[in-house]
Amino acid sequence: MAELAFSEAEYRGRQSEFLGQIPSDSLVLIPTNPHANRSNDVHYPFRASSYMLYLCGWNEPGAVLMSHYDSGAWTTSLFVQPRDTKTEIWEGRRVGTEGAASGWPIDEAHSLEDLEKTVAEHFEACKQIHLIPGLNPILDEMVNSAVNSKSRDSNTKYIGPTSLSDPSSILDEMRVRKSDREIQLMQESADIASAAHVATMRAAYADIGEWQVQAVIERHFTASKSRWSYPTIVGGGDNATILHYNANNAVIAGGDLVLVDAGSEVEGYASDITRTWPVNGRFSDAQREIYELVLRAQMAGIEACQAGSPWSAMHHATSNVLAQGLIDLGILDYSLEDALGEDFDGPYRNYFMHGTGHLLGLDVHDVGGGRQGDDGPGRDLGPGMVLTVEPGLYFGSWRTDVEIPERYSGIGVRIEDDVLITEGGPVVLTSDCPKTIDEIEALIGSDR
Ligand SMILES: [Mn+2]
Repeated sequence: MAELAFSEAEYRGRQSEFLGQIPSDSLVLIPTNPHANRSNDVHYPFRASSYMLYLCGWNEPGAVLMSHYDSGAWTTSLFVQPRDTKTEIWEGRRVGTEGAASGWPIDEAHSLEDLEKTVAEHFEACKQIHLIPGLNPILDEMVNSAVNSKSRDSNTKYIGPTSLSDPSSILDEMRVRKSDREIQLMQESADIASAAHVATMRAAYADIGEWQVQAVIERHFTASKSRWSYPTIVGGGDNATILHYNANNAVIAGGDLVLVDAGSEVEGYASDITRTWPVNGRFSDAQREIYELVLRAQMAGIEACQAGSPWSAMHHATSNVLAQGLIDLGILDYSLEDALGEDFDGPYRNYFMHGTGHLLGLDVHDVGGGRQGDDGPGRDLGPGMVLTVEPGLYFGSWRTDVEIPERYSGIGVRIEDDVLITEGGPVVLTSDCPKTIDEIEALIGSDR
């Protein structure tokens, strides 16, 4: 076996758990992501599809995983870019079909040059096609025309596929609960991201550029042989009140807070951390009031991460603390009941506009569930699930939709950790990243 992130047994176990839920008259086709174009002949760095990584760890562009059932057993084949010295001189070395056959957890390896011919042959022997659509246009086209064409054979001899479905929901369900090895990789990713956030605090000073904070984060990711799992957000002052801000091009004035939302990726597994702190090393009284409130809400949210609890428990826990705190600070003039609203949609949502968290894994907003705060019941929490807990409060001075209290104008605070659900209670994977005011104030600027 090649050096893959998981043992052959773990990949094989995933394949059989997945295929065990697919009817045996099916052909399964799982393409990887396309290699996205950036400009002219330059591509973005390639990132394999999470399903491909999950099922066999294959990390080169263009590949298709195919499973078919024959003589009482499933056979899983991988179609890969063939060896080609002239192309490899320019684009890099390829594993090739022989390498794939001997080093990856599959039964057969084929060249992508044979994809269409081989898939077409397998159409005849199957009734159903399970394809993850939208990734490989050639496969999408082939499968659609095979299922839709009313050929003589399909009408008279009942040969060929008659239905098409997307198997990703089966895989999504499996990906929700992480194995020991997955948790180990997520802990590594969390450790890298924690250290990166600490490095930004150490390197900070008044009037530092948002891009310079970003550089400290991403320098640490690269130096750790990692990369970001989503574009780094660095928002100083009012920019912290824009939830998906990523221009990262403003100077952060001494006296302002900076919100840094950044996570790394290890073997495809994401971490996702947010910290908010004053670049000059001292929280003002107003900043401290908001920060302590968000921190109390976040701790309550983490405490609510208990196996067996409903999905909404964390969101309700953070919402209760935030709403009561907004009343206590005089920002909301309501009873707690009215501030929360009938369905956690009351006026406290003017300042806390997003969900409390999301599942985390091979995708940073991982499959298998919505955000807390979305409509619908969601799933109960169970051991092996990893999710974020990330309440925030935002008082953008630029907002015209609500009244922004003068004292807190321009303050945005979010605190986000990654939490593993266990039978023994929540385990914070990102606990190496400091978040109390005393810890943070002691760190800021300490490298200078
Ligand atoms: Mn997040």
